[in-house]
Amino acid sequence: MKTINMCSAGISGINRVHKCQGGSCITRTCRIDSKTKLYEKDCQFFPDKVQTEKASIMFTQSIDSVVEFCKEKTHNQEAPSLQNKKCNFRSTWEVISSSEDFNNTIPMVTPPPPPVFSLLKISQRIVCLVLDKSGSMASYDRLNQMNQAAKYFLLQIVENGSWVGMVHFDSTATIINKPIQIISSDERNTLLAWLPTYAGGGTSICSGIKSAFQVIGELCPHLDGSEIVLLTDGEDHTASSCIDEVKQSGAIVHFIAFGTAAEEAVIEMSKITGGRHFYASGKAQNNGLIDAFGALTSGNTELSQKSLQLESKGLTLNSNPWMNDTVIIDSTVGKDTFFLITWNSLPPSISLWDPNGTIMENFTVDATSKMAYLSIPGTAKVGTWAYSLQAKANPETLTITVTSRAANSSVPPITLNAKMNKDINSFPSPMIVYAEILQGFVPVLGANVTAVIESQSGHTEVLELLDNGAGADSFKNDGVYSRYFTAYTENGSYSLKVWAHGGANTARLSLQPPLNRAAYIPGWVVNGEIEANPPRPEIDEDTQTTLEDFSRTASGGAFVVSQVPKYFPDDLHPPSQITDLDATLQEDEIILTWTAPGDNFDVGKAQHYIIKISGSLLDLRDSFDDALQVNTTDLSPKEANSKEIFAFKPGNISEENATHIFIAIKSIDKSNLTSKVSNIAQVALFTPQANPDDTYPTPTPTPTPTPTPTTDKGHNSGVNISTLVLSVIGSIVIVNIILSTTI
Ligand SMILES: [Ca+2]
Ligand SMILES: [Ca+2]
Repeated sequence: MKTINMCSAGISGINRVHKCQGGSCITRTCRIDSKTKLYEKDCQFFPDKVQTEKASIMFTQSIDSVVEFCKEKTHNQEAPSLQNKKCNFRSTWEVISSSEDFNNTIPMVTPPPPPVFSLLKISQRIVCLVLDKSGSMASYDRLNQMNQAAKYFLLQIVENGSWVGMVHFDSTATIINKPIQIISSDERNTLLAWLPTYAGGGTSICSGIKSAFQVIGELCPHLDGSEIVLLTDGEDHTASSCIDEVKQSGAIVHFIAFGTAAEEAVIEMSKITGGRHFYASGKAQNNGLIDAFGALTSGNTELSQKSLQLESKGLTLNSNPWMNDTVIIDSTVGKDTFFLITWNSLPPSISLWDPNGTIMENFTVDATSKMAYLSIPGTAKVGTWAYSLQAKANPETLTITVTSRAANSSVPPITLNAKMNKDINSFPSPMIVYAEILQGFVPVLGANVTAVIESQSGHTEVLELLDNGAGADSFKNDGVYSRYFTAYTENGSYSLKVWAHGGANTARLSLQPPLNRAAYIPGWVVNGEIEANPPRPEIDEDTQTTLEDFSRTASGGAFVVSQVPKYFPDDLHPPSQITDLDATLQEDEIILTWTAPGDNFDVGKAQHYIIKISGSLLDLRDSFDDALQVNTTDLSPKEANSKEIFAFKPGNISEENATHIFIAIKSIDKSNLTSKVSNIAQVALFTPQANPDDTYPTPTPTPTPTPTPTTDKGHNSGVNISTLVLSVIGSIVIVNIILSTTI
């Protein structure tokens, strides 16, 4: 008998259906589903309490003899486990021993030192703005854009109770104010008046940072956990001179690079201190600087206190002066709702209506900084808010930004977070965009998520992010939406921004705390008898609540790309690996389904597929090209992320005396670039054989099951070796056992 759900396969035990109701329990052997030829759903595996198998602690830590990882020899490659799916059928030990971390670590020769614990507690937020007012900030409206964004931060983003100080710098630094604590709008307005009004001089980043240390130090001698928000548009090759000081200070440096090449030393500072790094191209319609400041919420405050961005967009208007649209305020937000409008030339006319059609008056207009803003008192009405902006200059650039906070501290708001998989990348290696939408800790599913990646010169690339478990997306329906990015156009900084909209198809799981995902063992076999454990609590994974409409935007920070040549071939990227190949049996045909990859990973369209079958999983994995090819003449790939379906007859494979058939796909693009081999769908040949663990007994009560072997009807009806039982590596199966004559 072969058990295919475990690692190692050497763990012994029996398969039984064990059910209890009203104090009495029934144990019977498992029936085989006549359709799927697999054991019925309620069939469970009861391991022997006493056994000698040593692997694997990743599968059953609770068996006393199990003390080892599965190794190449003990690993069960046929188990339909996540381990096999994600790790290319390799054992845990193979994965660990080939990892960079493992190989770069020198084994300890002495016992490890005793652990050291540091007790930390959250203190009040202390932020020092370090703002560049060097000569270059005078051009391209940069000083004004910086002030607009800094005002947005001071008015709306930084949380009540925070301490805020300010330093300006050019070739030297000036301490503008020591930290003041924000209690009300009075302190916020005081801070607005301290923003720089002129620009001139050179750029000395370290002077700015050292002055910030001094400012923060006056309030609190230990800088640990305090934050520096450094904005500069300049290169300063002396910036590396204070890296060590920054590293030892304990302060967190957030770096906003504005308009030009980001200084590498400062990127390094943000990285080593755990700060964030943003890049804003200076194209006002992309709203990059406002998004960067908007993302600088406290890392320690309660979620209900955090400012959440609902909308952020801009337009350059030429012949048509109107910018009209709507913003959705969902019921999880609404407190402290803030509308911000900016312009480039002349104040536009601004109209804003709440969901009842009531017009909102009293925007505060700051003509100097070319911005107008309105805070909605109390909790903003849930629903669709409409706005209409009319430019009074031609051309004109208008932007609108809407933020809000949780409506109710006991209902977690919907949040959006975005990031790239790396901060620094070399051409042409692909990157992955991730966006996570949660309500509390629960994933939000079915949202429309769009990423915009802007290069240093302002070129934008738009990608729809998907939560479909294909291409770049590791898991379907986990609230993480992903996509590959390969469309590099130049060297330098790129910025990521993501929009998410929830509509009719959006859902989330129950807001209950996450369920315990520890492995459940239904019971043990002791002296041939089953000793059952208490039943597993009911898990209803499918409970989903339909969500109302919502919208969110978020900055995903900046990343830097190097080695982009001036001229490069049109196509350097193969289709992505298919990871969701699935197979079902209909009559004598195998029906395959999968998600289409694209020309370049999961974008575009592949040219053709190669489907291969083999009686050996490892042959197919390691010698795909030598395996038997399925005729795919009639199969042409669809656009990336479409559902593909393909049926074929396995033909003469059933005569090979194999016990399983394995199926895999490679995708080829227009430039003949080939994907990795897909996940391997598994097709098991089912051989009828009388076996006490496999037949249809009469149910008998516990504790003395006396199975009465009867013969499977299907077995008697002359089913031959070509009867196929399908299962797919990667599906989650509690107990899934296939018989074979050749074990
Ligand atoms: Ca996902
Ligand atoms: Ca390609």
